[in-house]
Amino acid sequence: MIPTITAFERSPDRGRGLARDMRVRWALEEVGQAYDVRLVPWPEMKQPAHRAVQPFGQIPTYEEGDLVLFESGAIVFHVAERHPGLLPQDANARARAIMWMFAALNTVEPPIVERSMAFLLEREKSWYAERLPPFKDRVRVVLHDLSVQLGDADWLDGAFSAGDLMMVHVLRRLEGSGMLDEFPGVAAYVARGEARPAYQRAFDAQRAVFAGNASTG
Ligand SMILES: N[C@@H](CCC(=O)N[C@@H](CS)C(=O)NCC(=O)O)C(=O)O
Repeated sequence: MIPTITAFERSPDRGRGLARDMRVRWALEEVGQAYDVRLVPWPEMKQPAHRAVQPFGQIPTYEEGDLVLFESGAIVFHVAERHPGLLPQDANARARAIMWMFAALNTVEPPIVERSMAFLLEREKSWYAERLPPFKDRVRVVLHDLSVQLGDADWLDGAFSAGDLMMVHVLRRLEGSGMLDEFPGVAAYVARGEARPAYQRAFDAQRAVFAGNASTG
């Protein structure tokens, strides 16, 4: 059965692949699972029909027969569980890959989102110049710790996994901020993720939506 995911009809990132449907697309591309996309217009996001699949009125969602999921982490985990390729066979390595998914979402994403929200919502305010440095410092702490974890390795724990997929996508929100450049090992890690053919296919597919030439289900 071909699953259907939801994505913004008009993404505010203008096709830069920062919206969270990108993680789901990337996971599906990594495992070779075809998918359909239902584009959600902004006025419909908070309407009852969409809230019936996503109680918070957000994207992405995932529908596959009777199964309806929201939360990008839960969706990527589901895809990784159902198909080989994103989680190791060895039970302990598998548990650690899942741990890295949680680390991406619970430890690394919050300070990155806080910084970008401050930029988006407060950059015109008089207090912005004072507010920004502590946000950036909190991001630097996680980038430093990640760079130590990575050392000279290509991926966080052995082979590429759903943990790396989630972490790379979370880190991508820093592109253009200059902060990744302060941690060359982390910047190279993100670039390795983006160089994967599955990532490229996912990126092109979401960009086609913005360019207006996507094929959707
Ligand atoms: N924790 C959720 C966050 C979902 C989320 O924030 N989605 C954004 C797009 S990336 C959205 O729909 N924003 C519109 C809104 O919140 O109104 C997930 O990972 O799926």
